[in-house]
Amino acid sequence: MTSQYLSFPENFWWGSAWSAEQAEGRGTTGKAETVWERWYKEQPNRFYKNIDSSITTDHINRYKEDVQLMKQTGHNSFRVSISWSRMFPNGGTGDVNPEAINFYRNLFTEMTNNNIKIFANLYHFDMPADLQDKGGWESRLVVDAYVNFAKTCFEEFGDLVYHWFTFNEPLGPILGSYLEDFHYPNVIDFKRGAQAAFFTILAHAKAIEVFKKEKLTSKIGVILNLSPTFPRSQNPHDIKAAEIADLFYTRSFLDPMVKGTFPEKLVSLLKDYDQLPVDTTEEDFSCIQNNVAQILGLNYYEPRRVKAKMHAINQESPFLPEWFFDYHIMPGRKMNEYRGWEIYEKGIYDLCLDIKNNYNNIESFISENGMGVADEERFMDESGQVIDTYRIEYIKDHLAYLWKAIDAGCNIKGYHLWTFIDCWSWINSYKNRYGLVSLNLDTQERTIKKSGEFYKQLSDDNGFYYDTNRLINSIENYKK
Ligand code: BGP
Repeated sequence: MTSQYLSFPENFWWGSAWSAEQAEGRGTTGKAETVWERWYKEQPNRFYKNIDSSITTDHINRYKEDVQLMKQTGHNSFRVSISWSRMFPNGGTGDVNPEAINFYRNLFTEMTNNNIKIFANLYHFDMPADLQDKGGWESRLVVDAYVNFAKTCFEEFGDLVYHWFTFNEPLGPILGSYLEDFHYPNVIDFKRGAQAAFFTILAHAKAIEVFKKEKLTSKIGVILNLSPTFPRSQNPHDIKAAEIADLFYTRSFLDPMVKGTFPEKLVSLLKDYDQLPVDTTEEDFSCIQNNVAQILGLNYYEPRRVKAKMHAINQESPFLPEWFFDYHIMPGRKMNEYRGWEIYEKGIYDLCLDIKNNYNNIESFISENGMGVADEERFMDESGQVIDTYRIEYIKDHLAYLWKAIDAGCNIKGYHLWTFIDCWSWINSYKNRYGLVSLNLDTQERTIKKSGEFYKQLSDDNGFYYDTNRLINSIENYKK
């Protein structure tokens, strides 16, 4: 065994992330209905084992105990999202909710007292249902309501929050709501999705514009789900297919939110197919240009593998990115079968290099990375602890490549795992567990997993011993 000690930069952010809808539970503070609650009412069958988001991890009632668990699992930082529906219980607008302010101030104070930096995200898929009825992200009204919500949060919590984020994975709701049928309101219409994407980008810029006026010492940025795109082969048709997929899924949000510009090739392709958003103004573009992210969170789970299209398109089918490529299932790939995602550790390195080389090496961190596993009770020892060595290996293997990226000059400030305590996974509800801490759904009892103990040690030591033979491309063979 060739062992090497991988040490991380001083003050590296070790922590994890989750979101309001997935962890808080409804509680008693008052909260507007979210699109998730609405959808569940209409189609409970779309949720694994018919479990909704009313209780989830019940963090709202157990936050004090949870902050202690953060400490015990080595967190020096943690990302939450602030629920728009809780802050504005009258459908996302109107009067702000003093009980919501109380809850978040109490939580943030508890975290601060325990030396845990607060990363606060403003939107994690949880649109108030009333605002969805008004058009959701397709509506300028909703953009204004979001900016009002953001401003309120800056003013109420600005003294406690370390870094702000306008959105988590803004591409997710566009894919889910307009292209792939996994978010409410389950529309299939690319052009409407493009409008919603444009207004999401505008909302990000407007929130940053307001943030700058608040003169806070924190930074504001965005969290994007990014997968490096790999063509099946060097065949020019495969390369072209990969380039187009990359425009749709990677550059679409990364360019406007970080650089303030839209990728020309994507704009011209959408123009050719009459799929550009219709409601855009010069003022919008200049706002987007002038208000870009100051820090970037990278959610990395899997690579994107693409090949040239095999078959002609049915012109009577709705326009979709898949008109231009097919997905490639790489023979020999390593899989997380529970989630159906490929595990490719080197992708984290490729992603960081892309940000270094093409996005001015903006200050970044890994904001999500993790492994969802079903039926983890199988791995419990007699004391009830989940012995999740697979998760420890997953973390180490990704961190080895992250270490290499930092060594290559990438401006990476931290690593946040998905997730802290097992939480509710949207339509998958509690099927796959991601946490450093397990959750008993019947009793709400929390138990630190083996990975939670490992994570504490990792954070205390700010590094770990790594068997460099573990990876096919051993990190030592990796040229800067
Ligand atoms: C990310 C989301 C998270 C989380 C995670 C795991 O895309 O930001 O909210 O859910 O993926 O995915 P899932 O819960 O679907 O298994």
